[in-house]
Amino acid sequence: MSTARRKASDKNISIGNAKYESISLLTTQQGVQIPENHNSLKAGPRGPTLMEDFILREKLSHFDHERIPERVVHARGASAHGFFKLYKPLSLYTSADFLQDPAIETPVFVRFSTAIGSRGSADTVRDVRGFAVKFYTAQGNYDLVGNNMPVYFIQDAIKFPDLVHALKPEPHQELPQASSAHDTFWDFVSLMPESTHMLMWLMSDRAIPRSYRMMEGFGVHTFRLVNSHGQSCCVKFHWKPRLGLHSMAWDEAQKIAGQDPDFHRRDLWDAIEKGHFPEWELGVQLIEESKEAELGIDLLDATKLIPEEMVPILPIGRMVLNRNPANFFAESEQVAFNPGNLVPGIDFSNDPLLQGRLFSYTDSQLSRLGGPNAQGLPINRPICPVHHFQRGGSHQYTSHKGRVSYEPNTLSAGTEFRVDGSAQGFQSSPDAVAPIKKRHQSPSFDDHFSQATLFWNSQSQVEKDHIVAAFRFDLSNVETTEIRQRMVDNLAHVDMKLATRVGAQLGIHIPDPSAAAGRLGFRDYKKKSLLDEAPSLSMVGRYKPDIRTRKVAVLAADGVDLTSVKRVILELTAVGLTCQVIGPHLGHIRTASGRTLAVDLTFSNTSSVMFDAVLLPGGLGSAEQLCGLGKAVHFALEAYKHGKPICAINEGAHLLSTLGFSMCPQKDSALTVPTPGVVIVDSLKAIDGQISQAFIAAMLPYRHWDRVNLDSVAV
Ligand code: HDE
Repeated sequence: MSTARRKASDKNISIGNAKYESISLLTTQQGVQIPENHNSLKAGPRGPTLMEDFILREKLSHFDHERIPERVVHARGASAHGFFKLYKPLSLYTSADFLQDPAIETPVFVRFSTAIGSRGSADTVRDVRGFAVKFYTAQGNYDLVGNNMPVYFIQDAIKFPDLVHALKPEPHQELPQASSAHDTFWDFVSLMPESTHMLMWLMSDRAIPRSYRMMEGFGVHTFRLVNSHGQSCCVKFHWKPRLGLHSMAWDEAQKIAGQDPDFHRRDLWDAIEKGHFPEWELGVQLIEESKEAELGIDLLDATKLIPEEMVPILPIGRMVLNRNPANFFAESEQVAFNPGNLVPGIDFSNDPLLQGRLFSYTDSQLSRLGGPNAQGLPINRPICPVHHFQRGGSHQYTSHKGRVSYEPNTLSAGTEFRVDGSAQGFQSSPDAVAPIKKRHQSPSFDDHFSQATLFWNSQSQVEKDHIVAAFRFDLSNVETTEIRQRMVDNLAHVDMKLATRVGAQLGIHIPDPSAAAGRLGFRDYKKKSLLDEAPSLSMVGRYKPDIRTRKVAVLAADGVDLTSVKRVILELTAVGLTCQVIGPHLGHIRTASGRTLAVDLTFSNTSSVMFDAVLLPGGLGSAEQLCGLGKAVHFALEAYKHGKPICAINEGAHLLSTLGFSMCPQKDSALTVPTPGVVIVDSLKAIDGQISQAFIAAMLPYRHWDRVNLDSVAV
């Protein structure tokens, strides 16, 4: 097409008198139209290819450089846009603009992540999850870069590279990917008793969340809120998910890692696309600086938390994620969080872990994003005006006007940026600093076990069983016996029963707490905890059940009785559940009444681990076919074993008989609950709405670990 014709046919962009339609044209980066995109420029039809083919060279060269270094940690993640809205003004505590006016919606961008794995690793591995929130406030960007666990492995930033090196794949063979179950990690942490509390969290079900939408978030460190009078108080930040706090079964998480490594990323994306916007409540624990001593917990020690039972959480606002990124690379990959991005009214504490982070993020991003101007990328740019005299640098996005690049100046209103006295701008909270310079640590950091014990004591029996199983899994994969022994000896300082149970399968000696005495970093000191138990540390029973967005598998084959199940599906959908029909093949199955039912997925491309609950409709033909289909039987067995709610209507219960013990409906009764979370229904006796209500009731606790014969049911 000649330039003239190209101009004539184009509509969207005007330059001077000419109009261009950008979408219909394929161009180079310079805007030169490409005649066709399938053949390079050759001398003759069979080559050679010519160096002068600038179109080919540009395309390949861009491709060659389209990867950037992945994040050193938290490389694997997914993000979403949304907003934060305050409940009530917080002016008593902070001058931060976005915490003053409940009418304002502050835009946010949130990135969730795993910490250890590379960019392509699976979502569902056992790991701490990143929970990083960027608030685009009228006073600049504020980043709350937290995790889904309230404590951390180490107390001082200088240990971070060692921790991460120990945790990452071992350098000689680059194994294992995204897993803590190997020698170097347990070698390091067993020599670092301060990590014991975090290890308890890491071995708990918190490390295998069901969804990013169903996990808590924590700022971890103590920060400070500062009001307009300059008065400050200590603060800990907490995110509470509206959908409650849920986890996977370990067996499930491992299977999903193979079947759908993008499980969490997909789950977040799908929920937002469907309009099921994830929501969290932001809460704060406020501690007057003068009251810190009364707590008996050093607020600067990131291996400690303040139990809600000691300082309640004040809910201050809610965050809703309602928009998926338009482009993963431009947004999720190029976003640069930094705990040093603060706004007036919020300040750091002297937590030595936090202090190190203040250096590390900018430094890390210099190489990851290729220079000092990454704040200018659209996803990182503040929404408020920016004025400074920083110039140049790789990838400068702004063409700064004028001759002045310094301050003060007289050539360009050089004093206009000065703020008046101490009333405006970011004011660091004044703080007394101890005058002795020394490489040391406060003795108040020495207690390494009391909160690990508090955490253990606060877990339900099932949670304790899962923690023991997780330690056993990880430590069984440790080849060096001495490391296994050392770790279990450390656990003896947390709880002797825990250590004994973990050690029982590890081929080691009986745990010996005294073995650790004198070891580097080990201090035989355990503070008496002010609490024996803190129920808030358990995942059980803390949230009002909310079953919305959970997924129900409806297992069906030819001969399914649609009449009894159709209404149940409609009722479940009406309360926000997603039902999908799983059949022996794609397309349609024939129902008992001769109609057809569309199949969403088959036993070949999905399995029970992708669902939260299972519905087994009636119909003799369907039930008999499913009982003879190994994958359908396995589906039901696996869901049973993972404690999932199961509802069987009429003959649908036949599939349950494959579990190997009696699951018969009771005569004369519409509903039978043979074991927790399993509901068998006689649809002829059930009154309207009764089936879905019974099924929903079974879904409320999410899992039923207390059901009979759980272990003897083979999967
Ligand atoms: Fe990070 N951390 N971190 N971290 N961190 C990074 O920043 C670092 C720590 C956390 O989605 C890096 O841009 C040090 C605690 C999240 O982009 C890096 C120390 C907590 C994310 C870095 C810590 C976190 C990161 C990697 C010990 C919870 C992902 C690339 C002093 C409160 C943010 C980058 C995202 C990412 C350093 C410890 C959370 C290397 C030195 C504690 C959620 O700069």
